[in-house]
Amino acid sequence: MVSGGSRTVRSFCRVCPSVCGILVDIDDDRVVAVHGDRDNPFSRGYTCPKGRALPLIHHHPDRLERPMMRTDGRLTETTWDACLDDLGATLRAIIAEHGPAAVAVNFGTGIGMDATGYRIAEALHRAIGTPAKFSPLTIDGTAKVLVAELMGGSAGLTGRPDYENAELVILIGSNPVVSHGHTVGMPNPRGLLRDLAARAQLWVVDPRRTETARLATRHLAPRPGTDYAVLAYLVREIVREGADTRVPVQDLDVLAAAVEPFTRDHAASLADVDPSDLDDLLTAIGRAGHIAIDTGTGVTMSASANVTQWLSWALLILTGSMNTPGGEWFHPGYGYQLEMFELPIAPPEGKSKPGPRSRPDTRAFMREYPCATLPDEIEAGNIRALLNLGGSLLTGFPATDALRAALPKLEVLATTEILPTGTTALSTHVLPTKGQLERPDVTLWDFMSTRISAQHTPAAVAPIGERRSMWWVLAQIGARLGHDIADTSMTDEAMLATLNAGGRRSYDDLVATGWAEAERELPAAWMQRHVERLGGWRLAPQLLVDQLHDLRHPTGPVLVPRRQLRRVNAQLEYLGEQPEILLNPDDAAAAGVVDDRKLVVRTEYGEVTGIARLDPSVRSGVVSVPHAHVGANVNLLTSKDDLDPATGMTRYSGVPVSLHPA
Ligand SMILES: Nc1nc2c(c(=O)[nH]1)N[C@H]1C(S)=C(S)[C@@H](COP(=O)(O)OP(=O)(O)OC[C@H]3O[C@@H](n4cnc5c(=O)[nH]c(N)nc54)[C@H](O)[C@@H]3O)O[C@H]1N2
Ligand SMILES: Nc1nc2c(c(=O)[nH]1)N[C@H]1C(S)=C(S)[C@@H](COP(=O)(O)OP(=O)(O)OC[C@H]3O[C@@H](n4cnc5c(=O)[nH]c(N)nc54)[C@H](O)[C@@H]3O)O[C@H]1N2
Ligand code: SF4
Ligand SMILES: [Mo]
Repeated sequence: MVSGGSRTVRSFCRVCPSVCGILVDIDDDRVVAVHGDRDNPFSRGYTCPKGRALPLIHHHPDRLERPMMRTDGRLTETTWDACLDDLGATLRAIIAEHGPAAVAVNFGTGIGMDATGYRIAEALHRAIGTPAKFSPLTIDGTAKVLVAELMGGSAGLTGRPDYENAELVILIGSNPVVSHGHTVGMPNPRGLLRDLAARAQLWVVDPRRTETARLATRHLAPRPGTDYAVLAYLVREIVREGADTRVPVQDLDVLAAAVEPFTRDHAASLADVDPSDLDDLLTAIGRAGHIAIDTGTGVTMSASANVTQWLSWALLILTGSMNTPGGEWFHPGYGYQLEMFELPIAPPEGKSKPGPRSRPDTRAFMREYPCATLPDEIEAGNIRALLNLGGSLLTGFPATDALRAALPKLEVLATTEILPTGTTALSTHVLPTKGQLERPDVTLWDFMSTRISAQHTPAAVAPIGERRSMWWVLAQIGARLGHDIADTSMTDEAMLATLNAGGRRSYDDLVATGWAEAERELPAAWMQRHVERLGGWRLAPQLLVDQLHDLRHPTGPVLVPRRQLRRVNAQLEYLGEQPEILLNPDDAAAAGVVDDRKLVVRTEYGEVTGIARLDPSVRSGVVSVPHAHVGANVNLLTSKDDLDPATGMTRYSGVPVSLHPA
């Protein structure tokens, strides 16, 4: 890293997984501006307000600069040695008395874009040997991973639309114009979707006429949580017409029986859509032949998440759209290169394990405890220490009241952060780690990229205050527990190089150019081989058939989740997005709620006060509450007990609510 003087550093934004190429203008130690890098082959100069806010994040007046430790009930600044020694000694004592399972690790969103930090966190987690792992998986969405495992035999199959060749794309419960994608990053979503809609069909399925729906060729607004009924009807008709049989499948008869009740009229009535919309969609599918579907949190957060994801895959499989140009393609990973080995095949019933001791009603999915079980595990004394790596627990996890009561009972709550939050305020140890401009990095989640690609960035500026690298902090904790995890005398760049050495692709080339891309093969031979080894796509996993039978729908208004453009979850609250609650004017009138005035949203679990925004483009019966506001915290409305029985995913969409003027 060069320092001093005016300079521009080429980097990539790690605020969200779209990882746009950026140019960072620096004057001495001051980050002056961030703008889009037109030479970046993936984002071609695009940035959004969040990426351009990086100077503000870096120079935030409240930024954490020195470690803090709780002594006599108060958090006070201390030295790294004192903080880490105290933390290490307390953790050691807890492990000696209660075993390693008493220590939990949360891999929050704030560590998700720190490649070295994340890898060393995994190593520390392994070394401690605790089953108590948490991450946004069970508060964001487990359905995609579950369905990939049950139907495709591997959780590693990440499908996404082949936008370049698609003739019909259906987006269900995702608003990429705001979110820039759910599990697939999408730089310049407006540009991409506008181009698509100009030459192909784009159907958006969302109970709101979203920013994305406004770009679509068609918008369908079913009742929340009933998307599966639309899909079940489509699958039923395609099976009856004679599905594409060139692709090997299993259990077509079981699937056919499961969707048989979903006639046009039954599906339209469940979803409360015009039956002619279903005819049009079916005709559009017939005309396009191959189709592409992407789902988002509107699907993965609802009670019907798994069933909806299942039927979307069934539709893709039966139209011959999997692993096909214009349909869905599967990312092999740039670093992992799934095409180089045989994916292990999961049993048809999946691989989940029993959940934590205090919650025998839950499952540990992908070796993670459901986030919703954290309060009970603390109250039961099973979890006594929590290493919270870049997580805003009080806004992200469900049942805020229960969690707020439980967290102070931890003997250790150690949080790595860049800014103070409600969670750092409850922590026993606050560990200030380097922000994204202060560290070199590579793209960690290359599976989330629209291309088979990777990027590298140097550190743009020197760290502020006493901030240390996440990996260094975690390796220091490991050393105090007797684990040799990483050589803490190494530089960040050397550690990054070490962790990325030994791959089949050249790390040195990546560093030299800043980005690299591998060619995409479609259809991909590795996918064909995989599906053959599987014995054909599993069309009707029993677990999903059972869930379909058990689905019930609330009748009154329900809560649905929403992202906002100028924030990411709890981050960037200082860009000024307000906790506006969107609702249909008829629902507002019935409840006596007035536009731009405060309203109270109540569930059986709690209540939240926000600002009412009456919006006719929200369908009646839908209350859209943005998430992760401290003042109007939607997780006061959610439950630690209302979970998906198969995976422990919290239900964040479709929760019954009542409305009241404040
Ligand atoms: N009711 C409801 N609840 C939800 C959702 C919803 O829609 N409705 N959405 C869910 C979803 S999808 C998710 S992903 C979770 C997100 O919940 P969390 O995983 O808790 O994520 P964030 O709120 O983004 O908090 C990330 C924290 O990391 C910090 N941070 C940022 N950069 C860095 C860094 O470089 N290093 C370190 N150490 N820290 C950093 C930020 O300051 C911030 O406090 O919330 C979930 N909760
Ligand atoms: N600007 C910004 N970008 C973000 C984030 C952010 O907070 N702000 N968060 C990031 C994170 S962590 C994630 S997980 C992704 C999420 O990315 P997305 O999944 O695209 O999230 P949203 O933009 O909230 O879009 C979800 C849509 O689902 C709709 N919906 C709700 N319930 C239902 C339903 O039952 N059926 C259907 N069909 N639709 C429904 C909502 O109205 C909403 O428009 O975004 C990421 N990007
Ligand atoms: S879309 Fe995501 S990666 Fe791109 S500038 Fe915005 S926050 Fe950064
Ligand atoms: Mo998320």
